[in-house]
Amino acid sequence: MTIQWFPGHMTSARKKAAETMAYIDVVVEVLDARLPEASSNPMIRQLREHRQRPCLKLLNKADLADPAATAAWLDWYGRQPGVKAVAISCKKPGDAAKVPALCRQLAPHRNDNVKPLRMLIMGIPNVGKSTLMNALLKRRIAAVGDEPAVTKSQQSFDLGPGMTITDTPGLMWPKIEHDSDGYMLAASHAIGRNAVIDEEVATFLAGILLARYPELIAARYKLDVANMDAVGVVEAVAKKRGCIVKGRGGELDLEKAAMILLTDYRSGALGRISLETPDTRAAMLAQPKTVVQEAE
Ligand SMILES: Nc1nc2c(ncn2[C@@H]2O[C@H](COP(=O)(O)OP(=O)(O)OP(=O)(O)O)[C@@H](O)[C@H]2O)c(=O)[nH]1
Ligand SMILES: [Mg+2]
Repeated sequence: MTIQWFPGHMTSARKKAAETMAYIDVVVEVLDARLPEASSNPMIRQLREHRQRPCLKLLNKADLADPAATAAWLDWYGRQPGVKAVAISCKKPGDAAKVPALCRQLAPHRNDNVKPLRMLIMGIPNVGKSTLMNALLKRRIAAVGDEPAVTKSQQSFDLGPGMTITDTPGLMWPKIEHDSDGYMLAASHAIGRNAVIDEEVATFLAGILLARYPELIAARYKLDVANMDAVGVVEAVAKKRGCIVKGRGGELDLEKAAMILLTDYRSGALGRISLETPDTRAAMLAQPKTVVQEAE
């Protein structure tokens, strides 16, 4: 399955972001710490490289991510030229307040009221851009919510003396190259429900959990996961939680079980989970691409 999700408003959001890029100093790219590279939008990189704008990468929602994986990612980003990356949780008081000083280091010449430091918050949907802006402004200016495309238009604010901040709508790119990226984005609710089949996404998630966090599924659902495969996990959750389709002789409601698994991952109820690490990503990229043979 290939997951695509590019609602109409994103074309105008991209155009507006390209215009704004001309008169800002630093791009604050918000990523999901649980899937930092899968949540990096190549279009954002192109836009900022076109204008040669420095970038601070924020691995946000670090409170939900596996701390060991986050440490590995910070080490990995630390070895990339021209990138500054930090892990934060916008929900933790004080974390967001570190951001302006980090941006200042990237644009030291923008340092007074005549030349204020202009920061542009960018990223894919649902990574916490508006939560970051609200935390910086210490006011609930922008609407936030655990679903993609909450913010529909750009908003700029003065942030104390000599600084401005702009929030933008989440931007997706038209073609997600790797299916596993699509699944990770769907599991984390960066792309909308209409684009995905929850059962397939939950099965993908169950596969990662079995491989890397089996003890978390065992603890949450009181399951013996030895010898279980990913589909088996979704079925077992359905049985444990009594998910039955009404009037169909006891048939399991796998869609309902899928939503339980996804909701528990999204809220952190399952524990601290990262969907990718530098090693799993390198292994994924090293795999040969499946070429679909066209019938002659
Ligand atoms: N646990 C946790 N949740 C967070 C964090 N930052 C944001 N969230 C939650 O993530 C969800 C999305 O946050 P938003 O700020 O609306 O995300 P956004 O990037 O502005 O999303 P769009 O406007 O749709 O592009 C909300 O439910 C937030 O409460 C964080 O650091 N930790
Ligand atoms: Mg928003």
